[in-house]
Amino acid sequence: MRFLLPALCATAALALAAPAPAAPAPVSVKIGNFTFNAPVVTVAPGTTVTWTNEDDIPHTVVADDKKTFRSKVLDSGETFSFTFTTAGTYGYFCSIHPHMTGKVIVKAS
Ligand SMILES: [Cu+2]
Repeated sequence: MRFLLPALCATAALALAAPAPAAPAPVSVKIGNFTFNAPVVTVAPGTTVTWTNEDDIPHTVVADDKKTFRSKVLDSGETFSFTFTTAGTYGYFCSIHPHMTGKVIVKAS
């Protein structure tokens, strides 16, 4: 029992020392039925967006400029994540099915 109190104090000190600013909550976009759901998401700078392919066929997630972000071919159940640090509008599409499009809008709240 004598050793428990110092351990608790150390734990409390660590909790107080933890950095306060939290990263924005991550955002998920599902890919299903040849569609990005949701097709438009608005996020704060620093947000990580994760796409999950829930279709039975492969898809990709490629920025309109083909270089800001570009996933490999995502098989069923695979994911791709990108962290948006800079404000702006980022259109993207599936390079296998170019009619599949989506948009991430990054702006400070
Ligand atoms: Cu596709």
